[in-house]
Amino acid sequence: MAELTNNETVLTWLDDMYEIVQPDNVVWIDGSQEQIERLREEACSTKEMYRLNQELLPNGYLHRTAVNDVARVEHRTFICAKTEDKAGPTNNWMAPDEAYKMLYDIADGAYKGRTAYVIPYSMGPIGSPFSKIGIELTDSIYVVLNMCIMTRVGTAVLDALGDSDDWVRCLHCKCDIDEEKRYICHFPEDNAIISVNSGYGGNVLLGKKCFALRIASYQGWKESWQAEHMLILGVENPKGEVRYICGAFPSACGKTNLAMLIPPEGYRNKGYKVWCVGDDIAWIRKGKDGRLYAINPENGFFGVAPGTNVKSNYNALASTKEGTIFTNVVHNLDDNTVWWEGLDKNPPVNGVDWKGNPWNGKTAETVGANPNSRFTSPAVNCPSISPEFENPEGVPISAFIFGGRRAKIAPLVYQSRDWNHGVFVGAVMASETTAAATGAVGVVRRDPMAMLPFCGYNMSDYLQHWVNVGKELDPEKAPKIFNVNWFRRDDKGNFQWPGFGDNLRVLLWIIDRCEHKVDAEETAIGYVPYAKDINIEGIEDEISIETLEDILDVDKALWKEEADGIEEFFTHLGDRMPTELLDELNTLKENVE
Ligand code: GTP
Ligand code: SPV
Ligand code: MN
Repeated sequence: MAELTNNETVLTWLDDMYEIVQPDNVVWIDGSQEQIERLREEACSTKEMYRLNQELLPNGYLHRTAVNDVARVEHRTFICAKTEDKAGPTNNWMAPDEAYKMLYDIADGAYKGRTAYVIPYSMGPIGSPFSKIGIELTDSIYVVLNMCIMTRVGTAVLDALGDSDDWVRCLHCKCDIDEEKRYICHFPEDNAIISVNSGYGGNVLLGKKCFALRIASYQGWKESWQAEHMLILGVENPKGEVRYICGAFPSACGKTNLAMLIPPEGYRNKGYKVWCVGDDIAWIRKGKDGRLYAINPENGFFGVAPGTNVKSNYNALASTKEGTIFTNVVHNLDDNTVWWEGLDKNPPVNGVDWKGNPWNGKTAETVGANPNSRFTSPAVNCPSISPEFENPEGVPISAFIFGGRRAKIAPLVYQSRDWNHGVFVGAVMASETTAAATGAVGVVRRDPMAMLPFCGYNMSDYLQHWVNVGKELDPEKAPKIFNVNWFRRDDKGNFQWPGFGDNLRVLLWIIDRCEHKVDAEETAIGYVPYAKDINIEGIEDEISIETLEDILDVDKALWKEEADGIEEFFTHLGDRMPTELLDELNTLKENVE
């Protein structure tokens, strides 16, 4: 097949890769509907994918990954920078030469008897000053079809690239899906990514976590911008004014849900709206007016399926109604649709579970859908997609919010005293682990800015970059920084805050704080709302004023223990930690004495 570009740097790299992986054929992905349709048919003919009920789920497909390959593998993810200290104590490191050798050995002949697909893709609207280009070489049609949803793909991308060398080299080989030989390796200094022996989203859709966070965070550090694990949403008030907020929560901690929030009825009637700009990744830079602006570099959602339903996330569910690939959910053979835990109370009796075994939802003793099963759906499907979604200049940010799952300790919401304190609040974030990565679930771990698994360089340098961004901003124009916790539990283990749509009540307090419209109580950890300022009208049967006061409480004894944990973590991060953050830690320690 004819090449779609004359770019020498691209053609040379491809030739080098072909020599290693030895494909039978090469197919360039041009982004056309006809080609996508042909690939869908081919994937169905080999049972790599299943075509779902085309009336109920037009252009909907189901895919199952290997049973040993259902989540990101953080212990097999490497930053291959020249020296170990460039990767830092929170990343796995391998010397680049050693890594290339090992990976090319594994990739040797990996495409024999197979087709190589060349995917030119843009992260960000093609031609936007924020955007960056990647080329992924893969032997998986599933990867191609997912990339066609998650990114902007095809000939237009190569036209925008021209003969530039500024693009990320991404090699993916499925190989034998051998866990022992699975490696997700990043070479920030070479603009390169190599992923072998996996077929699971976060490990193989290389535009997503690998490029848009690990490589891009490094690029942002070098080029004075930021790549963050953040949703972007706009809150529109009844006057039609929209305020944009970016939020960083660890994997499976509520970004997609918050990004697609539907206001409670009382607020809808008054004219409040929430717009979704992005649900997972934000690229951020300073605009001409001195404010920070963000774009969502992605073009689709790779969302957690379990728990998604009409009530918890109507917009996410609506996004899956067309052109969606479902991965590792239950196949309902009666009507050829899909199901997952928490979708509705009507599981299929004639189903196939995520492992491919017959599954009867009425009698089954195991879950039907993998806890990290996902849907890949086009962003344009989302009923609340922001009119600014394609804006090449991005949207101006009023606030950053950090948050995680904390059963105790972190109050529902609090505001940092200033930028550096806000960076500290993000840096000391901690959360109970989820099924989004392999390993134990429910263990508290520190996860600065929700970037622990995604920072492509030394975490101390990353935190210093955050401090430095603040130095360049006029404090009046800098986003205000907050922490939220939707996951406080009572002694019986029940969530105390209703969450989901009602989280708007907290966002409105945040916006009022940004606009100096509401007072707050200064506590040891920052500004906390007075309970009367969080509106619980209409949900009094779900949360009493006493419970609200309880989840706004700052328990100094617990925070004293927390400060010890933070100190230990900062020591672990090494001797390059920004002095500004060490000063903040000292302030916290004094405040909780
Ligand atoms: P990644 O795609 O892995 O980055 O995850 P995410 O941060 O987008 O998480 P998502 O929105 O998919 O939410 C994951 C889980 O958190 C789902 O099971 C939700 O039901 C649950 N969740 C989201 N928001 C809330 C909330 O406000 N309260 C409670 N209790 N649970 C929530
Ligand atoms: C996450 O785990 O944070 C995700 C899904 O958004 S993945 O693409 O697997 O990283
Ligand atoms: Mn994520």
